[in-house]
Amino acid sequence: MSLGTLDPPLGDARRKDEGLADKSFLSWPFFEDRHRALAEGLDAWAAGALPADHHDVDAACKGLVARLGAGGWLRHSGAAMGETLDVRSLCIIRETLARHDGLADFAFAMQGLGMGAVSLFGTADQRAWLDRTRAGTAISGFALTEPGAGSDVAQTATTAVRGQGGWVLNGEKTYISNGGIADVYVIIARTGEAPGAKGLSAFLLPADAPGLTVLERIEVMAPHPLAHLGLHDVVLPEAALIGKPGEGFKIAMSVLDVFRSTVGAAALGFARRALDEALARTGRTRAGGGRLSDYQMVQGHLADMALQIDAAALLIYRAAWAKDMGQPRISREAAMAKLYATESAQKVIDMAVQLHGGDGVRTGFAVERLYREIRALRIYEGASDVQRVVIARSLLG
Ligand code: COS
Repeated sequence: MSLGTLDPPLGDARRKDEGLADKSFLSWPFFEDRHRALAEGLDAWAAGALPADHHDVDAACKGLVARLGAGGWLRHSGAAMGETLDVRSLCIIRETLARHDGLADFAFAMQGLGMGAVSLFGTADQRAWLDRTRAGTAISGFALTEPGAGSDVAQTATTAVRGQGGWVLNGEKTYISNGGIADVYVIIARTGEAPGAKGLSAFLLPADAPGLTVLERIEVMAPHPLAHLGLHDVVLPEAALIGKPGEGFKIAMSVLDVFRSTVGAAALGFARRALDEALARTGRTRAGGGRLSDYQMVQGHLADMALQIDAAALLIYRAAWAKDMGQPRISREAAMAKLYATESAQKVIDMAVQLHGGDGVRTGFAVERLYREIRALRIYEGASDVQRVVIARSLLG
């Protein structure tokens, strides 16, 4: 059986006029009309504005932040004083952007995650940064991970000690998204009120603070701005402290509770795109006198992909809805959403690559890009096994 090659030449099966992506989930009871309007409006915007040119990722990210800000979409990435983050909106935006362009999703997500602690716990003064990140005129990052503290945040070694009228910070942070292009970071450092998790605090750290340097830019398989940062006697004023001393771990976990569901949503967007690509491809590829999609074995794969996508969507929007309804902690729901959505998206995308034959691994094809883009989501913001730990702990009390 010979499987012919296809147009379009770059294998991008997105057909803007046909609107391939399944949007039936928007009628689920988790959503309000404003969510449906948001999804439709952003999808239309993204179809005209994306994908961005990724050749220079720093420039691409800066441009995307500016455009997402000008379009009004970044308003949803943070919460002004008295407002709360709408997690369903965050998830819808990430899912939609990821379906169109992974870097656009990254640019949006980091404005939210970077300033997440300020959205949840910031003072009115600290929220001045939010005005800028939500307008797209400043870029943010979340400096949590360290060379010796990845999954185990309680091992954070970066120190912040009182001195020089405020706090003096020393240490290193690594794998910091937007490192090198951010204007501001939220950083978690050890202030020592107690050992382990109870001795950490959160601070607002402007990128131009003397003593903060980019030690290394890190290149990864799906390029985005990423860096290893060094802090040498960085002095921050008292007003830089977010929440109270010793609350840094809880602040970081609360931020992750919100944003872990949104990582699942990004994975969902990638998976939906992969299914769209696979449907288009198998529906057009001639095979054995018919089409590839005529074969039951291929249909079985397509069915499994759709099933995993719907299951992931249900878990994601359950978690987001629970948070928006006021459930104080959604650790278990968010962990389930992130774990299932990222792991299943990897499988969906892998199958989409398989159904493309040789073109699946060819540079320039959407599924090849998705295959590289999905991998990191099973690691960052809590690797899959960390999510299993969180779920198991909630079961065992
Ligand atoms: N919201 C609020 N408080 C939380 C919380 C949450 N989601 N999760 C934990 N806490 C609280 C706990 O209640 C506990 O306080 P009390 O003793 O007063 O009850 C305290 O924080 C310590 O919690 P725990 O004992 O569970 O801490 P651990 O050090 O054992 O946490 C895990 C372990 C693995 C769950 C945690 O370190 C984690 O999530 N790691 C992954 C980090 C990560 O995602 N890194 C990627 C960064 S990319 S931005």
